[in-house]
This record gives sequence, C-alpha cells and structure tokens, in this order.
Amino acid sequence: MAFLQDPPQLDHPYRSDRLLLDLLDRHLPTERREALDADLDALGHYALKAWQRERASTPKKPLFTAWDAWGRRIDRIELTPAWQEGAWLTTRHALLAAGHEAHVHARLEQFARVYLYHVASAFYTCPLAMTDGAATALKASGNAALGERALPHFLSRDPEAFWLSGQWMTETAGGSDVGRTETIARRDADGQWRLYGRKWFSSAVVGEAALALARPEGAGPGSRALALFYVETTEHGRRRPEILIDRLKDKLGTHELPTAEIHLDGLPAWPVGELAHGVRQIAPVLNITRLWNAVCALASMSRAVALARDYAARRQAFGRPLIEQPLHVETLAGLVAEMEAAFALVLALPRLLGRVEQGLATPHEAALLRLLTPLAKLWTGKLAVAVCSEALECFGGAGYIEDTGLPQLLRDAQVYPIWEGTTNVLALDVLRVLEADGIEPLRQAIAAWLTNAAPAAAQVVQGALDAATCWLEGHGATRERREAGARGFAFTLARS
Ligand code: MFK
Ligand code: FAD
Repeated sequence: MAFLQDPPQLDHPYRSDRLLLDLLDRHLPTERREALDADLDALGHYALKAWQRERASTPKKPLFTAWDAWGRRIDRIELTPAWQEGAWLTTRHALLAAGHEAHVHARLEQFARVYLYHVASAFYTCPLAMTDGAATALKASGNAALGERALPHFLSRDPEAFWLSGQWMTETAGGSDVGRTETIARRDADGQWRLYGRKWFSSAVVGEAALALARPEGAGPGSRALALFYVETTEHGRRRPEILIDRLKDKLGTHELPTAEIHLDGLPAWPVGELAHGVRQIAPVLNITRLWNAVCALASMSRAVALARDYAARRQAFGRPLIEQPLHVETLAGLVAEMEAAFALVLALPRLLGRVEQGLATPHEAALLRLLTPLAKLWTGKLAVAVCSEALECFGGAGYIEDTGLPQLLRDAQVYPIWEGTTNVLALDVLRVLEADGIEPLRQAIAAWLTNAAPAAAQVVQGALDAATCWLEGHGATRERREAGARGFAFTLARS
C-alpha cells in the first residue's frame, strides 16, 4: 500500500482556544462566565461537526429560480443546509439577542459566540451582522414605531419570529461613494413612501427587512440629500411583488451567501428619521458590521492557523515532521503572532462597545471606539487574506485542492477587505475621525487603556501617536498628501 497522508484534524474550537478562554476568564464575572460556557461549548461543537461533516454531496451554492413552469414570476431561492440551520442556531444561542442585553458584558459575550460560529455558518453571519446593525441604528434613531415593529423580530429568541435585515446601499454608480445613489423615494397621495431603483449588491435577499438609502423625489444631488428608509420584503410569508431579483452574483468566495442584484418597483418604505442625512443615520450599521467583519476575519485566521499547526505534526519531510523543521516553525510562529495581535485588538472592541452602549464609557473611550473600529476592520481584512494564503502553503499542494476544504478559507477571506468599506475608504474614515477630533482625546484614552500594559508596549503606541501628530499637523500637510498617506498611516497605527 502506498503512503497515505493523515488529513489535518481540528480540535474543539472553543475548548482548545487558549486566547478566548483566557480573555473570558479575565473579563467576565464568575457567574456570567459559567452561564456562558454551555452556549460556547455547543457552538464549538457545531463548528467541529461542520468541519468534519462530509459536505461533498450537499449543495454548495444557493439555487435561484426566477420563473415557474407556467411562466409565473416566483424568484425562489433554495438555501444550502448551513443556511437552513441559521435562524435556529441564531435564536437558540442568542447570537443577536445577547448583544442587546442591558449589561456591560453583553457585547463581549455576543462576539465570543460570533467568533465560534462564523466559519461553520457559511457566512450566515453576513446578514446577522447587518441585522445587528439595523437593530442598533433603529435604537439610535429614536423612531419608536419602527423600533416596536422590527426589534422584537431582529432580537428574537424564537426561530419562527426571527427576521433578518439587509443593508441596501451599493448601486451600480457607487458603493464607496453612496452619494451617487439613484434610487428614488416617491410619496403617494395617501402619504405612503415607495422606493424605485436598483440595488446592485443585496446580501440578505432572503431576509424579511432592510435599511435602504434613497433620494426623496425632488431632493438635490449628493449624499446629504439621501434619506434612510426601513422596508419589509415579505407579506403574508411571500416576497413582495415590488422586489424583483434579477440574479444571484457569481462570486469568488462566500458561495453559500445569496448576494443578489435587485430592482425595486414601488416597494413601500418608512423614513427612519429626517428626510436627509441618510448616511449619518446608517453610520451605526456601518460601525457594527465593521466590528463583525473584524471578528469574522479573526475567526477565519484562527481556523487556518489551527489546521496548519495540526498538520505540521502529521506531515513528514526530510526525515522529520514539519513541526521539527526550524524554518517551518518560524513560518508558523509568524502566523500565530499576527493572529494573536489581531485577537488582542479586535476583542478589545466589544468590551469598549459594551461600555459605550451602557453609558459607562468616558468621552475618550467613545472616541477610541470610533477610531479603532475602522482600524481593526482594515487591518484584519488584509491580514486574513495574507494569513490564509500562508496557511494554505503550509499544506503544500494539498492546500490548493478543493476537497481538502482548505481553498475555501482563502477565497472567503478575500471578501473581508472589500465589503463594508474597502481598505482605502476605511483609511479615509480614520482620517475623518482624526481631523474632526484631533489626536489629544485619543492619546488620553489610549494612555488610560494601557495603564496595565508593559512599559515597552505603551512606549510603542505613544511613539505611533507622536508620529500621527507630526503627520497630521506637520508643515505642508495638505489634504491631498494626507489622503495619499492615509493607508500607510492607518496600518502603522493599527499594528502599534
Ligand atoms: C461576516 C462578516 C460580517 C460583515 C457583514 C458585511 C455585509 C456586507 C454588506 C456591505 O458591504 S453593505 C455596504 C457597505 N457600504 C459601505 O461601507 C460604504 C463605504 N463608504 C463609506 O463608508 C463612505 O465613507 C461614506 C459612504 C460614509 C461616505 O459618505 P459621504 O456622505 O460622502 O461622507 P461624509 O459627508 O463624510 O459623511 C456623512 C456623515 O456621516 C458625516 O456626519 P455629519 O453629517 O454629522 O457631518 C460623517 O461624520 C458620518 N459618518 C460617515 N461614516 C461614519 C460616520 N459617522 C460615524 N461612523 C462612521 N463610520
Ligand atoms: P468602488 O467604490 O468603485 O471602489 C473601487 C476602488 O476604488 C476600491 O479599491 C476603493 O478602495 C477605491 N476607492 C474608492 N474611493 C476612493 C477614494 N476616495 N480614495 C481612494 N480609493 C478609493 N453592498 C450593500 O449595500 N449591501 C450588501 O448586502 C452588499 N453585499 C455584498 C456582498 C459581497 C460578497 C460583496 C463583494 C459586496 C457587497 N456589497 C454590498 C457591496 C460592497 O459594499 C461594495 O462593493 C464596496 O463598498 C465597494 O464599492 P464598489 O464595489 O462600488 O467599489
């Protein structure tokens, strides 16, 4: 019998995650830590089973049928098995509801669950992120009627009552620059608003609701004239006829996520707030989904690194296992170091968010959260691609072969830097924050945050802030130059 290589094995993703266990032990009171344990254990078990399950024979992509045999428009989407389990898992483990409980640990407990579920979810976490964002934005809007209508569904613990929300921003004319939005909101004689237009990427097309940007008829050009609307996509359990699904996108990765191009032809809509400044109103969605993106990018890295580590003990080359080859160990150590650094930054954010949302944060902490959110998203988005690529190489040729399950990690990772604001757009967002607030509040917040850090670490961060001050305030620092340097600057700050 010729030699047969052992495939990589995955340890229980929760019980074997030293970083996560340590973080939760440090930050949660004993009774909360104990109460959370069963959920995390179950989600880790689900993730383990999903990896082990032979999925070769199950559908890997959703199936879209526009017309029935008799010529009726049906726009039916058949979901993959992981997606069919999504609502049940979400509500059973309170993946959204837990984050909206009224205590300071709510967001940390939520994102520990998200981190464990993400890879097994086949990007069901994408519409979950948008639903979380929509719930947060509706709360921030103070629109009581819409809150009472939607929040019990978005935050439900009952799969039958649970609704997903989309986030309809991107159009053919602009994804980064949503000021070019062409969708029109028109008001009927009875006062009902309706949307007419085309949304070019709709990732929660199977959801029941969405927050959509549109230009009220007669309003001027540009982003300030946009309004934010709440819409529902179904009525009596059927898709509303005013939404036409043109097709599902054929994507590099995130294959199980049904991302659609849609037309809106008079879809009923309700303004979330004033009929202008829609970008300002949707900003809470952006900041929440960007945090989800960072946590999910981290989860992908963690999976890739765990598999590569395991394989290094199973694969022999030149007379000894890879784990005994100094250069391979060095390669793995580099991956682990990057991943652990990302973990430290990313999982600090749910703690900050929890403090801000419960009204316990200082103004400086709120400013820090605003800055670190785009920084964490832009840094981990790029890092996930690099880490997954290197981890695949750790398997040699097997890393390139589809039915090992490994290539999917890299294909999926490529989405993190693109959606929810590209790397450049987020670097410009960092600039937006620093130009608006200046560096001093951040310096103070970071100093407080680093009180217990090693002096050398605190020095590195202070050094980066000094460099930031020079860069922002230095002579000849024109807007053009600041923009051109924003990406390099943002990466330096994030890594520090
Ligand atoms: C599994 C992983 C989970 C992740 C799920 C992901 C699902 C993916 C689905 C999507 O991709 S949805 C589409 C996401 N689209 C974007 O992220 C758009 C990217 N473009 C930007 O972010 C642009 O910077 C932006 C659209 C915001 C530019 O718009 P404007 O109107 O030209 O910018 P402007 O005038 O600077 O900002 C308007 C207001 O919003 C300002 O406030 P004021 O009106 O009070 O002056 C800004 O301060 C405010 N603002 C902008 N970004 C903000 C923000 N406020 C808070 N936080 C922010 N991030
Ligand atoms: P563009 O804005 O045209 O950007 C092109 C390039 O120009 C990018 O590299 C960008 O960084 C750069 N660029 C743009 N402006 C600047 C600038 N000022 N300075 C420097 N560089 C700049 N959108 C939704 O609304 N809802 C969804 O559900 C949704 N789901 C998605 C799912 C997937 C799988 C993907 C891939 C995308 C999804 N999107 C969704 C769209 C996504 O948010 C946009 O593709 C993204 O925001 C970029 O917009 P764009 O494609 O128009 O690129």
